[in-house]
Amino acid sequence: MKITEARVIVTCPDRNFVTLKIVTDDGLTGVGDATLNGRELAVAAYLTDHVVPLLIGRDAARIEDIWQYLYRGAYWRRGPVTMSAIAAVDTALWDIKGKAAGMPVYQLLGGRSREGVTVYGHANAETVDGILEEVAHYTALGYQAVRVQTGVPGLASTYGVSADRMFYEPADAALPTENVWSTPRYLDHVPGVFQRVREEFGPHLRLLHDVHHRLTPIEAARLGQSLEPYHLTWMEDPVPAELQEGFRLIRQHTTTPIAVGEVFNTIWDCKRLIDEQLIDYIRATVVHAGGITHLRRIFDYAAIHHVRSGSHGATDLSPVCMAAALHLDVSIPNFGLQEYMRHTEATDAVFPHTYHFADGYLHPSEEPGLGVDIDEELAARHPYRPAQLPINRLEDGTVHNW
Ligand code: CS2
Ligand code: MG
Repeated sequence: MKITEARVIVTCPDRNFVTLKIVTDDGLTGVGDATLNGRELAVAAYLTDHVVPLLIGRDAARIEDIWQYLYRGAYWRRGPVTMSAIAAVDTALWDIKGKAAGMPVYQLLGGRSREGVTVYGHANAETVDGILEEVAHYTALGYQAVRVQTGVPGLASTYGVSADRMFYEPADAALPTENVWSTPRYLDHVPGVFQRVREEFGPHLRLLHDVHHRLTPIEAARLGQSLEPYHLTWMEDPVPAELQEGFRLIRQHTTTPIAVGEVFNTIWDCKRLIDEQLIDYIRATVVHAGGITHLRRIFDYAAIHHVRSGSHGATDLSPVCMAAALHLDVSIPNFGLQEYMRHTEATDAVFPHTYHFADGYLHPSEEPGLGVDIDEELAARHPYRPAQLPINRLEDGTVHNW
C-alpha cells in the first residue's frame, strides 16, 4: 500500500484550517488535521516542503515507522509546528489503516470501553444572569458538563466570552488585538459566579473553568481554594506550564482538580506533571501532540498515574481532529472528558463527518477509518484569511499571558 500523493489543503470556512490528505496506490485516502491557530501557514509549509516529499513511495501501513522517521529524522525535535505536521500524517495513516481493515479506528485501538464520549459545552456571558441562561441552554441540550467563562467587571474583554454564543473564535484579526487583564479583579469576581451557578443548578452538574494560563502558582492556589465549595470538575491551565514543578505549590493548597495540556505537543511537556500527579486531567490533543500514535502513549502513561484524559476540542481544531479524538476517547481506559465547541455550518460542510451528538455524548463514526473527509472543491472556495490570536496586557501595559 504505497503512498502516491499527499495534498496540503488550507481552507477558511469561517476560520482557517490545514488538512493533509494522503492517497495510496490502491485508491485509499486518509485525512489528518494540521491546524495550529494563528500559525497555520507554518505547518502547511512544513508539511509541503519538508514532509510530503519524504512520504511518496512509503508503505502507508507502517504508521509507527513513519512516525519515528519524521520525529527522529527532523533532528530539531518537538515543538507545535513539527508535532502538528507529524500528527496530520499519523492521523491520515490511521484513517487509511481503518479503511483497509474495514473497521472504525477505535476497533484497532482495542475496541469500545464506553458507550459514548461525555463532552462539555461552553456557557459564557458578560454577566451572571447571562451565564445562568447559557448553562440552562446547554443542560437543555443534554450536556452533562458545562464550562463557565465570565466577563470581569471593569475589563472590556476576557478569555472565553464572545458575542457569538455557540462558537468561540479568538483569532479575530490579521494582527493581534490587544486585551487588558486584571488578576485582582478576576480573582475577586469568579467565586461569586460559581456560587450563583451552584445555587441555580445544584451540586451535581459538572462545572469547569478555564483560567487560560493567567495566574501565578500562589494566585492559582487562592483561586482553587475559593472554588472548593463549588466542587469544579477542573480548573484549567491555571498557570503557564513551562515550569511543571511549579504546580506543586498549587497542589499544596487546594483540592480543586487541575487540567492542563492543550498547548503540549509531546510526553516531555507533561511527564513530571503526570509523574508527580500534579494534574488530574491531561488535555493534549491528536492534532497538536503528534497524532493518535503519540497521544495514545501519553494517555497510557497518564493512566498508570491516576490521570485522566480531558482533550481540547475548540473550534480551531477541525472536525478531522474531533473525529480522530473520539476514536481514542471511546477506547482508552482513563477517559475523563472531551471538550466540544461546535463548528459552524460552513466548517461542517467542508468536513463531512459521521460522528454525532446525543444526550450529552459524542459518538464516533462506525464507518471504516475515522469517519470524516474534506470536500476539496468546497474547501477551495474558502481562501486563507490571515488571523492571529490576541495579546494580553496588564492595566499598566505589561505584556501578560493571553
Ligand atoms: C481554550 C481554547 O478551548 C479551550 O480550552 O483554551 O479556546 C484556546 O484559547 C484556543 O484553542 C486557542 O486557539
Ligand atoms: Mg483551554
